[in-house]
Amino acid sequence: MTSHTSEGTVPWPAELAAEFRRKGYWEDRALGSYVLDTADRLPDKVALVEGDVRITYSELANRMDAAAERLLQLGLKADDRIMLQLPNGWQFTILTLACFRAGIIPVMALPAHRKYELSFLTELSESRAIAVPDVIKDFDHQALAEELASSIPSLELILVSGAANPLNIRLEEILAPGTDAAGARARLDASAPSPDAPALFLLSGGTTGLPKLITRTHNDYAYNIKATSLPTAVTEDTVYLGTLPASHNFPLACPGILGILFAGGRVIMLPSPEPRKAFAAIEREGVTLSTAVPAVAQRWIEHQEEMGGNQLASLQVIQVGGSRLPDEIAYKVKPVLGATLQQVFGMAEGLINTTRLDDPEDVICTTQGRPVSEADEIRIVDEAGNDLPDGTAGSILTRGPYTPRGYYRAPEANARAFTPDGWYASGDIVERRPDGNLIVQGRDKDMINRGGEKISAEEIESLVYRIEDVTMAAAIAMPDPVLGEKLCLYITVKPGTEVTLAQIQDLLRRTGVAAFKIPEHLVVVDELPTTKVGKINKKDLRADIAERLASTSQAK
Ligand code: OOB
Repeated sequence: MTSHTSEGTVPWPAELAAEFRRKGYWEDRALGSYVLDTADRLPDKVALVEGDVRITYSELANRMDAAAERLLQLGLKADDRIMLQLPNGWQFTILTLACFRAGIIPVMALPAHRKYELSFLTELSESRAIAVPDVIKDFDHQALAEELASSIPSLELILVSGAANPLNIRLEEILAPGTDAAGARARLDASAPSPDAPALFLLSGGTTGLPKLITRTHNDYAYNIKATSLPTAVTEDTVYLGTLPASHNFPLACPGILGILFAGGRVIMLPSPEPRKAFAAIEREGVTLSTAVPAVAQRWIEHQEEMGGNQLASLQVIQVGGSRLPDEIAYKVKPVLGATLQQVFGMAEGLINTTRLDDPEDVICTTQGRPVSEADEIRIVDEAGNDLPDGTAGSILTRGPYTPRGYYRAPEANARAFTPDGWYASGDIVERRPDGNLIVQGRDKDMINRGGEKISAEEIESLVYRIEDVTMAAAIAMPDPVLGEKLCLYITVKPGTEVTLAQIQDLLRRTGVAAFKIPEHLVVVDELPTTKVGKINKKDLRADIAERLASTSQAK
């Protein structure tokens, strides 16, 4: 088979690709085909549940294929991109699968994204279509999509879930069952996308500047899903509750929604992890597996401690990741929630580490696990790039069959984040124990991890510099008891001027920045500390904010 090289993406070296095939990591199948297998095996089993909507595997397969053909009839073709900004619901899942079948590449935007992020991502991906809900929590997503389409030439089609305006396309009509399931399947099989072609674009957590697109191929993503399904013991009997935004790699494919659908389990989708609704769904559906960020796990623990009761009786495993789970909270998971904790240290760029379900308690509660695949390579290095012995913390580098070799159309970012021989530097500071388990000690990337949502400091700083009176700006992480971290901004201003937090928040809101990225705390100082080479010393700023917070909490 010839290796597919899509413009703007960085392929794995041919020899390695051949090895991944030989070893069976890459199966040379398009992602949509796995769901068809399940549908053949378990046609009448319920695959997908959202509220009162219950969709069986045969209906899922039928709708997926019918939708894929309707997307093609709209004029979209393989390798075209579609911006996907939908809340957790059946529409998200079927549209994603339909894109996989047709070879159309979904760009996995978050429901929280606004004009600033969506316009940037639409332009970078040259998306021809966008799929949005009508209105959520008073925000008119349809109006924003129309605004984007009027200014971005590539964007021709607007698909709307719910009440679509007359000129837009009703998503529910695209996703309706078809009348010729066998015909659609044969036609789509005949034009199936190359397994080495991009299947989807995930968004990077924002190491520097604007978000980057991560190309995940059918081959690599299918393996990501299979490799993460093993340590989580996914079977046909798995009932999965997905409450985190489904466009994140973790709930989508680690093993997530796709892993459960590949295995023939049942997926329950909820748009929010709010404990009362989540617990009711767990009880009603007999949920066995769910995924949380630490802030959500903590909320669930507090809710259970407050309410007591037996609603979580069916829950066997809860995966927690996205940011560092404090050991104290980890130790509470099993006693309070009654489920086995699985820590997950992963990234949209590839590498996934997990604790194993039968690991000893200290491994489960104090480490972030080890790679899911024997083919994942890891190095822990010092600043000069020298390998460090186990037990010494350093920067983690990784390569493997589901860790791509570069971002999409981003040679400069690639030069920084990837070594010439293809190692990805995630910017995490990690210690490897002699038993192979990793402990995330911190990071050396300029990012704020707000309850699992990543914010690039540079991106926010560059926006704050639009305020004329701001002379210097530094976005840093400040500790938060609930979210782990929040964004705190340090600035200096022109003499005699004043800049307030409200003013900055207002500017960012008007710019259309996602709410989770808006600074929550402002410190105005006369001067920012600098390092020997003249860069802003963020380490000092982090120490400074910690001290300020400690003294205000003491004063209370
Ligand atoms: C997941 O993916 P991203 O791409 O949103 O963020 C990746 C970054 C990592 O580089 C690390 O800085 C942080 O998030 N992170 C953790 C962590 N899991 C992720 N830091 C400490 N402890 C953990 N357990 O966040 C992601 C993707 C797939 C599965 C799980 C998480």
